[in-house]
Amino acid sequence: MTGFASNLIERLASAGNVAVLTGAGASAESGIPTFRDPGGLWSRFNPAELASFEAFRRDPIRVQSWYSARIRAVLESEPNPCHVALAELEALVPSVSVITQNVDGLHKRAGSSNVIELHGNLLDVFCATCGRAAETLDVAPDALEPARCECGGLIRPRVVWFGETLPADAYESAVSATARADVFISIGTSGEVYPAAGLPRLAAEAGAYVLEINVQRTPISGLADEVVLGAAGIVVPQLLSEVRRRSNVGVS
Ligand code: BJW
Ligand code: ZN
Repeated sequence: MTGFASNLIERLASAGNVAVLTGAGASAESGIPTFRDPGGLWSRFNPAELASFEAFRRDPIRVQSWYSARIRAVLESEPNPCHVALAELEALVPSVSVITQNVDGLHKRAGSSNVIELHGNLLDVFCATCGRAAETLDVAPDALEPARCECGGLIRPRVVWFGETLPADAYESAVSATARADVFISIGTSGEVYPAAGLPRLAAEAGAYVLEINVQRTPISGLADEVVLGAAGIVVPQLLSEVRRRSNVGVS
């Protein structure tokens, strides 16, 4: 017996389309720090000094070395049971779209086949001047020169900084997956960063059953049909096994 409403399990087992929105909390149990939790990235670093184009132009070595360290951490990390359970949900539901704000690529590594990366991917690095792809971004904090392209331009990760627009195709896919979802699941996001934070409301208004999974309540909780408080790496596998059990009962 778990804490999920039987209505939710029923809905998931018979859903045609499920959309999942993930945030940093979904990768926390892979050892990737979140942003806004105590001990998270923004408790130690000022976002204005690191996650904006102005910051990059002002102090490229600082921004590049910060991203280099995060790239190394991602390369050393592994998908956790939340990522794996979401990939396995594809065996039970005809269409599962994983809309992620995370830039670590862990959903794809876990095997999810329809991943929409709203804020880009850390491992994709390119020249901010000519757009050419670069092989790596490996800059030490005490480097004397920033990493540059052959054209002299600065190398940056293909992530979305504050004030930059989201990749249009990704945002459009996210909106359409949200609008057609029978069940929408928000996992491990603070719901503070727009436009991603607007998707749960869009789902609710379009008639989806909205489930939130987080270790604490967020601005999304008030519009959710159901809030399950707990760690994503524990709750999402439990949810999967409930749906699997319900689907098997339905088949026999
Ligand atoms: C667990 C857990 C466990 C922990 N299990 N749970 C409308 C209103 C107000 C402002 C705006 C608006 N529209 C646009 C804006 C401006 C801005 C914005 O939203 N600002 C707000 C912060 C006020 N948005 C933008 O600028 C966006 N662009 C845009 O809108 O373009 C159009 C435009 C252009 C020009 C002018 C105006 C508009 C771009 C946003 C880009 C966000 N970028 C970052 C950095 C990416 C690169 C990098 O990684 O360095 O994206 S910021 C950071 O926040 C990162 C994340 O993807 C994003 C969301 O964070 P997330 O994932 O929710 O993490 P946390 O840490 O906040 O929360 C973790 C949660 O997990 C917590 O709730 C925990 O409880 C939970 N948790 N462990 C389950 N084990
Ligand atoms: Zn270049």
